[in-house]
Amino acid sequence: MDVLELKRKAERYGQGHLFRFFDSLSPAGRENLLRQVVSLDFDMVGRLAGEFMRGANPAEPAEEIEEADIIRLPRTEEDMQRDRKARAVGEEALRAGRAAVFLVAGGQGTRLGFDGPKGEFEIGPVTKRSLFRIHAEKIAAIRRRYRCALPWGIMTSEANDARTRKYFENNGFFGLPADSVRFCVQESLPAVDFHGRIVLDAPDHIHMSPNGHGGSLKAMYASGILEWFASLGADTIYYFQVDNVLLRIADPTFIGHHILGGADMSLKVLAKKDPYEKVGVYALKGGKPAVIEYSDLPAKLAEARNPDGSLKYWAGSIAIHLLDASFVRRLNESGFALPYHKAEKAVPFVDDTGRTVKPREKNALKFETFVFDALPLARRVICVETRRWDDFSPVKNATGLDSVETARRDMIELYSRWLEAAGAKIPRDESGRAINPVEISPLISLEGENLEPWRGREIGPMTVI
Ligand code: UD2
Repeated sequence: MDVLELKRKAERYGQGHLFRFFDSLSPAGRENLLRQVVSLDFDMVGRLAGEFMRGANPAEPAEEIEEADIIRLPRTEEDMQRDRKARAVGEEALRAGRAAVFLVAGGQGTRLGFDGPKGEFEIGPVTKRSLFRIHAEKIAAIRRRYRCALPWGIMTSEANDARTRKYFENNGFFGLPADSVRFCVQESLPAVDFHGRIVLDAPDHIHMSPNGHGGSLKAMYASGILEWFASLGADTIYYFQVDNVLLRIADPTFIGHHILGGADMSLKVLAKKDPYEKVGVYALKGGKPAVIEYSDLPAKLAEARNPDGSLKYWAGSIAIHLLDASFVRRLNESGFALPYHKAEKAVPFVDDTGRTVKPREKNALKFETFVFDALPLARRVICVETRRWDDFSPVKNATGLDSVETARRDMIELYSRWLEAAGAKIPRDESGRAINPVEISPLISLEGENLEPWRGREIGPMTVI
């Protein structure tokens, strides 16, 4: 590594400040910094910072959008038949080993106030099962039900990779064969300040952050996970986020619609609670299927209503996708690039004396790609409406909306509904809410089955099934 050459290169790109503490660093510190500088793509960082400072945003405000085709929840007997057929096709695909699952877990639990991979957060309302354990047990149950391999790819980030792997090892992969799980690490990008200068968060360290969940489409390919799926005969990849406690992993009806529709990429949506719920909206943009992130949707579109008062753009994306393996391969082999979105964040930086400062105000830009920006690149997209109460309850915040509290309550409600349907008695308060916390292991019941032994019994506090 020629230090002088690197320094000059950094200076040429207006990033000479990266070396301002270099002479006083220890040999190890110098090596740390140089290792990071060597791997920087100065061209790209300069271009992104320049674009944003000029006010351009690749996610142009969606002035013109139209409603897209969506397979709605079944209302008629015909719809139910349609869904039964899709489920049969999905179950056949599962039995044939055509499904794989891919989890994006590169984020940190910052908003939750949790210091570590979000998947370690203990969310179970009674047992305190972690998010990772809940997902793993669902996968184990599906493997058993359909006698399939259901290989599981997990994307981590530099910040949480080692700890995530260790967590799986320490927990014996939650009963799954260790060779049915593979990890990959997403790429990172440097944060830049509002003048386009890359941020040092220590004299010998550049502040890097994961490149967004869109990075999964590359990481899945570059790490060999896609090839591994293919070697097991899996061509239909169920993509999901770590924070949704209710999601129906590898939902056969969804898989069936995706296969019957011949889709490259599919998504699940639900009716937004209100115009400003923090979920992207599925619609046609420039005639192509797209998810428009909530922060990019102008108020007049978010609030637009049909004559009956319902929201015109009602379809909120809950970040559940199916990807055809050939689509992911094609994207990578044709050198695709997803657009970068910018986020203003409070990022630690070093002051002139070399001390790290943690600002309260936003001081820097981070760049991220979003997986749903692959939708317009797909030849065919299928979108399926789902029910909130059995598919979506994300753990984003410590309290309030989409929080630990709401997720636990939603889990208790779902399990209580299942038990009631099986003939158990659920004590409820005046507002109709189940009073007693109850938790059902995915290994016992995935969608309300196997609960007959509870018929006629009253569910007491802190019941574990
Ligand atoms: C996401 C969607 C939103 C809605 C919502 C549902 C975006 C931009 N918005 O909102 O439309 O569907 O989810 O819950 O996606 N992750 C990585 N690497 C990264 C960044 C994120 O793996 O670099 C993972 C992260 O671990 C988590 C998921 O992606 O599992 C979602 O990230 P988020 O919580 O930041 O997304 P959010 O709440 O902005």
